[in-house]
Amino acid sequence: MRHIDPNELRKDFPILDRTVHGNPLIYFDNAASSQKPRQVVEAMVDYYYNHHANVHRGAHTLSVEATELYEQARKKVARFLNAPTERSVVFTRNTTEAMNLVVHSWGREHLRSGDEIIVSVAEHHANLVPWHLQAESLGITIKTVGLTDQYRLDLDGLEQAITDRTRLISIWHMNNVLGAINPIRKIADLAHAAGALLLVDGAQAAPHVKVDVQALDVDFYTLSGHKMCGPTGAGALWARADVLAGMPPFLGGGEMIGKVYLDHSTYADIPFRFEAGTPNIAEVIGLGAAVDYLEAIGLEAIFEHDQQLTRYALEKLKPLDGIMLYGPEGDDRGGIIAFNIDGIHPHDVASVLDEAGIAVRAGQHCAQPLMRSLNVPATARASFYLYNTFEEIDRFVDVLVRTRDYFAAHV
Ligand code: 7TS
Repeated sequence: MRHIDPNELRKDFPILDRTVHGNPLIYFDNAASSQKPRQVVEAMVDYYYNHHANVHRGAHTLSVEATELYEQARKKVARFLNAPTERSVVFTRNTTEAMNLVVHSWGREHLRSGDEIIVSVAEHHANLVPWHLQAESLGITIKTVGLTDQYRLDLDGLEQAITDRTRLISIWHMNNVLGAINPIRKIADLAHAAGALLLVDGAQAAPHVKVDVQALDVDFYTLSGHKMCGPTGAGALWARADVLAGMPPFLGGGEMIGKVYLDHSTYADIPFRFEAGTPNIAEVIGLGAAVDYLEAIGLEAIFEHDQQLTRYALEKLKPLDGIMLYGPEGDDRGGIIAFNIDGIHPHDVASVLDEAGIAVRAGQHCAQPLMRSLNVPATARASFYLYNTFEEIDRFVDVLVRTRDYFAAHV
């Protein structure tokens, strides 16, 4: 495995050269959205400058070229996930849209009154609210599984929650607050043994760990391009081809049809049945370029770098009085560190860090039930990626300590 040299990679990301409030930018908000390398931006610019037309339509040269670029991106995403066929890669705007697609299409087709689906207390709202929108009309029960005291999914609790009415387990791969990584293959085995399917929210995992949908034996996998060096506006749902083929369209319009009459329509085959209207062509091409970029570095190397940074940061943070950390011990976790400083609101922590040029997120991280279960109103969160360095962590910890001490002395 090649190791990452973040200082080399940083040259691909012009934004990392800028300053914020007179300090060099330290970008630790990667779990919200990553920065974009030149290669991705240039792929989109090249498309607009040289190839733009609508896809899957005209016989003219530009339309053929645009379609080829768009469909190449589908092949790249399929390769990225080790999917058996690109036919089961559906482009969406983001993970949220991909999750909604499963809930509204698969859910409405296959869930009946009295059926149960299982989620955890630590879901992003994108894996809760779509279910809330449908639960009442479908008459389904949403069961929830908690966490262990080690901030990991309670697998015993999950096993106990499964019944003969369980139709789907819908769960995160990497948690966006805790950094914990779920044993997806084990959960897939549990789901399948009960005759249920597994939907995995891969928004945080796909950018950082090698995902193999066949080895993981999942039924659905979702991702957001903007968290993995791609542009906003392009994400994907992968689903097992036989499952996807049995799903009705979610949005209707151009591009997703077979024949249209005045009173009814027939629908296109997968994946086009789920891509109504003109798609985000440039963004999808940018996502394809992001996949190329990440694969050239290697997902194993990226994860190793995340882990090294995380281990380093935790070693420095753990001994500090007055700094609370929320996340599991050990290496089997991503580069996401949620924390609080005793007596200081996380928004104030984030503001002080911003003054020092350090970007972190503060708030509830679209995970209100998790915040309640942790018994905290909110947290600050630092999240790392391939261009982050140990020196940036030194500076971050330094500013945190000074912030803690300043507030202790003055407030
Ligand atoms: N699922 C998880 C686990 C996420 O972390 C996010 C985004 C989403 C779904 C939704 O992704 P989107 O691209 O559709 O918005 N999480 C975050 C975050 O933690 N901070 O900002 C966005």
